[in-house]
Amino acid sequence: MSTPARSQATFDAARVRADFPILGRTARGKRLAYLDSAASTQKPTRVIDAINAFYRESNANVHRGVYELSEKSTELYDQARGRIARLINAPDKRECIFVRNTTEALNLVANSWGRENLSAGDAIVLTTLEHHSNIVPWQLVAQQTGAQLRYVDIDDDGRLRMDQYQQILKEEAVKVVAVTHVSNTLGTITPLKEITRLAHDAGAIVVADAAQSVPHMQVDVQDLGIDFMAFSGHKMVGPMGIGVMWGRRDLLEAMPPYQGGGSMIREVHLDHSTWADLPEKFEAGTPSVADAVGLAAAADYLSELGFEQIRQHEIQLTNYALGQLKEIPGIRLFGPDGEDRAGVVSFLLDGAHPHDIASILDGEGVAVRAGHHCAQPLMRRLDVTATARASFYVYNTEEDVDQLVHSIEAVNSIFGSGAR
Ligand code: C6P
Repeated sequence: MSTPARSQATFDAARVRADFPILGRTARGKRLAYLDSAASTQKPTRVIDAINAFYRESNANVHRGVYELSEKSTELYDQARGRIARLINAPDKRECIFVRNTTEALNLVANSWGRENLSAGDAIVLTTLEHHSNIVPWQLVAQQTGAQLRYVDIDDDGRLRMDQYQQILKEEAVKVVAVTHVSNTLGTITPLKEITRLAHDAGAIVVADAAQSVPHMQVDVQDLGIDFMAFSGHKMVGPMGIGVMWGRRDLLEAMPPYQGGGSMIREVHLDHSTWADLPEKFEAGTPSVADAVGLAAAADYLSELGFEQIRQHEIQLTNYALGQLKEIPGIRLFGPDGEDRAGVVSFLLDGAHPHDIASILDGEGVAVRAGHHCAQPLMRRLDVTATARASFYVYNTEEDVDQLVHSIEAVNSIFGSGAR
């Protein structure tokens, strides 16, 4: 098949790539084409240096000391929170709670808000697009409270069935809608603002799983109108082990703590305790200060690249990939075609298991993920057990896509429709 002419890129991904030291290494002796950023992104020198500098120059526990280092560490932690609030346009930085990752953020909301506000007869609305992190915590809270789970299905292109959603809102006592902003498997960008408007009209709150959106597009919590949002640092060029749960202040203030321990209390007596103000009420124990500092550096890095440019770069790269992949005999591509698709391409090849595809691609230096992508209900809905998935980010170039396409053609000639 012919390779389309390279498009005029306004975004210099090759220069961005040079900011990521790990991308200078080889994999299996080949040029590394890292196409698994939906799982976790690589880190730029700027983030690595920020973490390094924290441990070299400012490391101490926060809030507990009156000495210079502890003051410095506390100041950096607080600044990082402010930086994250600006990133998502949160009205108040105290609404940004540092957690370990998206999973912990969603567990926090389900456990704290859910146990306080849900009871038998209430409905929790989820979608078949959800990652397990936005299903299992709600199943657990449903078991504890007697609330029911209702799922909004997708159409054959992988878009949410908004007609079904509206029907559920009309028929059930919906208290909470927990929905992904971008599907990690299909790349579908859900109409979150519209979902929220409809939920609020029905008297429900909205919890957004933004693990795959905050890293890739400008996400403004006030513009979306949502009530809670979860995302992970490691998917946005930040460190592993830190994420954010943002929530509306009035809701957070009315919620009980999620975990008990140091830092989250005002007073502790033998038989009861009282709670600290936000955000400390939800941050029990010693926080991951260096990771918060690294996350703030990541937010600065992405903001300087520009979210509009990042999004345009990913659209252009995804279209470039889809244009070539569509031509491969025996390939099945998943997900919607159009503006409501992020830089995620799940695919299958006739006659080849996704794990075989991924391991042959690995031999060519191409890193993709194969499996159920922590979305087993979605796999069942698609009537597959697994897919192979390539996902794109700021440092990916058309050269990465070409390497992917040529490697898939090689797989196809061994296993699939391309076999002679
Ligand atoms: N998806 C993927 O390869 P954590 O692991 O807590 O940082 O993120 C969980 C999570 C929640 N929601 C969505 C939409 C996600 O994509 C993920 C993580 C990775 O697709 C690992 S399974």
